[in-house]
Amino acid sequence: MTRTTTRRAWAAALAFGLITVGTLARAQATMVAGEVTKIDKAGARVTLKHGEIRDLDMPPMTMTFRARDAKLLDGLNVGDRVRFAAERIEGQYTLTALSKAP
Ligand SMILES: [Cu+2]
Repeated sequence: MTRTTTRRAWAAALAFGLITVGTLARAQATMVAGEVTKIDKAGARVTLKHGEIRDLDMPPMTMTFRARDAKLLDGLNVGDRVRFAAERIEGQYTLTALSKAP
């Protein structure tokens, strides 16, 4: 390996590392705590009592979200405590990630 190649490899590794860390930090920051109050599997919708969502400038409330993928609602039951991420997509509050709270 030449010196230049080595330097390039390091630069690539560093850039990749920074992107990974940035993505993780962002993913963590956007996860919000919620509790399932209603599930509409057929309509891919779920109603959550959620905490503050800073990214959406939204105070705590109970509201219905569209699930980006109905699979996100698999195995979910009313009363489950969850962590989720939501975005405004095409004017609709959309659930982009969801996992049961530990
Ligand atoms: Cu809300």
